[in-house]
Amino acid sequence: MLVVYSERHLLHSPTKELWGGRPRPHPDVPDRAELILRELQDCHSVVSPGKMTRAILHGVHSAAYVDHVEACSSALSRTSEAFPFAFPRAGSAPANPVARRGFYSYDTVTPVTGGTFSAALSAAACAVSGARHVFGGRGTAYCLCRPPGHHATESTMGGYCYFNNAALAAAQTEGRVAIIDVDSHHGNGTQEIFYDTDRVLCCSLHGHPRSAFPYAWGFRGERGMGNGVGYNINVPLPGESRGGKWIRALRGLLVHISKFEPDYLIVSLGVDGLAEDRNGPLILELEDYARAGKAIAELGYPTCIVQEGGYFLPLLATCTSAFLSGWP
Ligand code: Q9C
Ligand code: ZN
Repeated sequence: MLVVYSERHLLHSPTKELWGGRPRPHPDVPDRAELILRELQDCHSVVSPGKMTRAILHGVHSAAYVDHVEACSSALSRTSEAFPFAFPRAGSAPANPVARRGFYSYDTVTPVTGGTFSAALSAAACAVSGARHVFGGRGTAYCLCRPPGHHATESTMGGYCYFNNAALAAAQTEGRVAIIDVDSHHGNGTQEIFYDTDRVLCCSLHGHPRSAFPYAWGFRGERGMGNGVGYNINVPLPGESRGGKWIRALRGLLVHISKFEPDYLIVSLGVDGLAEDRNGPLILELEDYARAGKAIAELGYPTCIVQEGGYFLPLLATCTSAFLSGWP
């Protein structure tokens, strides 16, 4: 399959997250993408993405939010990082640029660095290029996006995500798209972006938000709004769930996807459900991801796979590759 990768992800290298008010090493390290690239480059053709434009970003994100990410990034040196600390619920953004950060953010694990805007743009470009390849009928694509995207909403960053790569991919067609999000955290950004449409079916399988990030979204009752009622499906599982339960729940979602009869499928692939990955809930094994990839590939839809989370470096690349081996 085609692999879309940009070395510009290296520009984003946050050193810390603030978790429970305490600094901790940031799990989204540049090595994540480098390890996956090294694993895949022998068996797949790797290409650079096409150019990203504002117009493409505006298909998903508000102009004010994109401007904020750019301005915030360019005000910083390459390595310094800015955290929000006030989260105003005002109707409009505070004029003070420092106070403004919290208006466009919902947590303290998603700092902006000098290189963040360029890197996030390159991740979005990977997803868009991969999607256009798939929608153009040229086969399966894997988009090696870093930073990830599924926690980013129209106008907020969060959960290490700045631009919603999977949503930008889905915006590259007017056809019917099903999104299956197998990252162990709920894809709240993707859910919110397509909440009121019946063009995109959003399915997410994840650790229960009563005890896992992002805490406020991902419950079963979130089923969509307006035209979108019934086109958002969440399956929260207890955080200590193992592979058997996870695969059964995944198969249930695949039945819903078949009934929807999508033209295209987008997979938000996060492998942070691995037992060894303590940044994510669930207790999964390599074989579970291999099985999941196989089950999804068997549906036979033109498929664009977008990288989300996955932080346990010794297994990250093997696990990603095990999932992708479902496709011939
Ligand atoms: N001990 C993505 O996977 N940290 N974002 C939770 C739990 C936040 C994950 C810490 C996880 C965000 C794209
Ligand atoms: Zn995750």
